[in-house]
Amino acid sequence: MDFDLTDEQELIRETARKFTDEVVWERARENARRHHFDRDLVGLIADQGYLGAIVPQEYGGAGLDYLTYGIVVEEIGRGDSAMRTVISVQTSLVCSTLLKWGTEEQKRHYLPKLCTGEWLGCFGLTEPDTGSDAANQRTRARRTDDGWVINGAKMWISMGNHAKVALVFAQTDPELKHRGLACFLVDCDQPGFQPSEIHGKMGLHGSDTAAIALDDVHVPADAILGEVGDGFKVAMSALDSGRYSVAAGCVGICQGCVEESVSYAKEREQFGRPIGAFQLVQAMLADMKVRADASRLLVWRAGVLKDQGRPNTLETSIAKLYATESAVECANTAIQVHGGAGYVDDHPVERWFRDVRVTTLYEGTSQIQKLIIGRALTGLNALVGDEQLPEPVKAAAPA
Ligand code: COS
Repeated sequence: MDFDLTDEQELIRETARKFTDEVVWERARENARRHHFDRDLVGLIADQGYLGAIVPQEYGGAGLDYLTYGIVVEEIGRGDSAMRTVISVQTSLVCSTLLKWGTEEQKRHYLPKLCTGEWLGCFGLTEPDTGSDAANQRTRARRTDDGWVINGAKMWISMGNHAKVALVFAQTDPELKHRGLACFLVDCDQPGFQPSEIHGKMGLHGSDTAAIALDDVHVPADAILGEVGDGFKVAMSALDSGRYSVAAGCVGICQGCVEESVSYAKEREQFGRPIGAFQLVQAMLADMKVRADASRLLVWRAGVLKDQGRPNTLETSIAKLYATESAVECANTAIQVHGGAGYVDDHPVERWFRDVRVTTLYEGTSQIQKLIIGRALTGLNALVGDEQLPEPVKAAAPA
């Protein structure tokens, strides 16, 4: 086991850190204040190669491995969760899914434009009545002579108002349950695709979030990722990558909380000494540091497994669960260290506190991650109906 990064990884980290500090950081607060989705900043991020970080160079990407991608996402996540969300959606949910499930033609058509940021993509899985129970899609796809027609609705879709292409999950045959789902590549520039902005979010004010009505949306016959019936697997494999990037972004929040709190605790004086000299403040700093380091190591483990092509759903869920919950804790603790100063947006801790809250909800709640981990530990599925439980478990269940 070697915890040292290579020289190249160190250089990529330094570059991402500098870019975050000099470009992302100063715009993040203003964008949050104005509730502005900063398309220019997305362009600058694309110019850095971060939108297609894990896409091979032959398709216009940066060709990074997952571990290095995680390092970049950590740095951007420290600067701005709204822009980190753009990277997560574009790179992990859309590009990685195209890479894994797309035909050669689909890859060549979409990936170069997604990597440059010319096109944005969005991921249409969640619906008004379908969140954790992702297999239970109400959106319907009906076959026509020349393709498909989709009707339904999607909810909480990041970049839905700006996307050119949407991965839309829809049911083709309800009797087949999750094996009837398909993932369609939908052109957003058509009248039936109707996104609207969701207002009133607690955080991520610099991020675009849409509700999307799908009203007789047309899709050509060949605009499917994988086969009809593969949709659920496509979604789950996308989330293996998406959850990794959310976790990596949360490592950045934990790290930012440590750095800002240490710096503030050394400057701020009370009772005639820096507050960092008090044991109770040091305890808070130590708690944040442990969470930042442990989260990072869990993310790196998941990244290494991905790079080795080994199964990693469990390890990704562990990293997502721990890093997101830790980032919520760290943001809360960092405000405690800052006192009243942390309650206004002069310091980034205020924004981190609001922005981080969604990370234990989206791309699988903490409860879903625990169920995935619990199932791996026991071999028992806590999500299925009683009739599908094995006999001994049924017998042991209370009447
Ligand atoms: N990659 C590829 N395929 C996968 C997979 C993965 N990571 N995980 C599961 N699958 C496949 C299984 O192999 C199985 O295939 P078969 O149909 O051939 O048997 C199929 O998908 C069903 O798997 P499983 O039985 O695990 O499905 P469940 O209904 O038990 O899954 C959970 C339940 C909770 C894991 C799933 O619904 C889930 O992750 N929900 C949360 C959704 C979510 O995160 N939403 C937020 C979106 S914000 S973008």
